[in-house]
Amino acid sequence: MKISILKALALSYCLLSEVAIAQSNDPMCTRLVVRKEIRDLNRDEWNMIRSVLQKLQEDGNWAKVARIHTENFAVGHNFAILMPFHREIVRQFEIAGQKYDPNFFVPYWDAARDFQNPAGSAVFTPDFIGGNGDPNRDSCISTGFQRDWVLQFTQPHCLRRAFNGPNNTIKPWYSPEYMSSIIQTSSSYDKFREAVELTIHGAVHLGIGAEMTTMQSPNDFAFYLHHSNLDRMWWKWQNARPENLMAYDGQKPTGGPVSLNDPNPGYPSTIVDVMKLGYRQMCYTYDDVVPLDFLVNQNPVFSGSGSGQRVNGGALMKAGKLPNFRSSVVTNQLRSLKNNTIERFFPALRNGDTNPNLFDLNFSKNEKKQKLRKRQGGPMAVPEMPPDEWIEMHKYDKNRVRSAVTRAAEFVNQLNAQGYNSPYV
Ligand SMILES: [Cu+2]
Repeated sequence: MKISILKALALSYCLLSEVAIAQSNDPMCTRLVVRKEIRDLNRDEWNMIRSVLQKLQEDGNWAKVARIHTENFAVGHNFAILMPFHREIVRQFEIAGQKYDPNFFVPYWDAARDFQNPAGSAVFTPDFIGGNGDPNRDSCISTGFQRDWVLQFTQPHCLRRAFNGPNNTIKPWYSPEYMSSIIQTSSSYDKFREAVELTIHGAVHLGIGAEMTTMQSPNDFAFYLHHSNLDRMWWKWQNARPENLMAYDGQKPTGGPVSLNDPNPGYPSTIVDVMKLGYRQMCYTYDDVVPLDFLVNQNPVFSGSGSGQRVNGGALMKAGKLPNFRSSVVTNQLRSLKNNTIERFFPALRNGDTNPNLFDLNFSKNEKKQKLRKRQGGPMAVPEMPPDEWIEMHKYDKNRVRSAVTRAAEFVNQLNAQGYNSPYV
């Protein structure tokens, strides 16, 4: 027993020192763009982003990404590589856009905040991405900035959406509370990847429907907003514990364990190239992720001091602080859950660990002003299994999908039974 603890300590020491060595050789970014929640953009930012997106549609980059995603679909999903592959897709798209405006960035959509009634999200209003497709016009959208676009991949066509609930609704997604639980309870990279891929990743694609359920889903800008958000969650998990930062495990599509030196499909990079934001070509970060202490100490671009320059960003979140008052209200409610529920779903609360990256309970600044005061809170909706076609398209093991969805349903049922009132409802 004693020996195995020593062994584990020695091993983790080796891993940490390897990480430290890898870092010292990494070129640091001198400039970062800070990705924000789409509802937190100001007018000028959203206008700038839309005009760059228009140019990326005209210059063929839009179709190019849809092609890369399609060609690498089978190796880029259902395996460890999901997160680094999509990080590279979104980042290279962002770099392409920065040729038109150096301040361009891909916003994220914290879709979990809309989990109870996704179709009611402000993101689907005409000012943002527009709403459902029109069933009388072959499911083409008639609102939003892409409404008149002719998408080129694979054939010229309109952007189609087909919400998956009755009467223009979308079936429930997964709550911010559950996303926080996934971050806290995923003890390895690949467990985190699978828990995210089999729950909210699929639910958002399926909920929006049509284009978003195909391999050419990057045709819908919702793809970028959604994958920017999943990438944000990964960066949160990476910064929740020092040993998570460079953690990469799981299986290759061809069999055998993955390595940081594996190539990224569709791009000339390897996995290690995309692991750390703020280094190499990954010159962006998220407004609500607190980088680990040693990253802040090592890389001036995070502390905002010296030579580091942060574009469009106000202050990044500081360690030891919950994002705002509302999220501390949620946390207090979670603390009053039964011990075995906390033990199973919120081990950080049991341990008194307040690293803000262990929680994903933020509220959009604008939404807070507009709506939250009116919300009463209430019991959460139970998520559903994805349809068989989705499972087959990704070659998922149906039992693993069932166990991921069942766990999330048990979470909802336990919290509801204990009188938990979700403020996102
Ligand atoms: Cu994908």
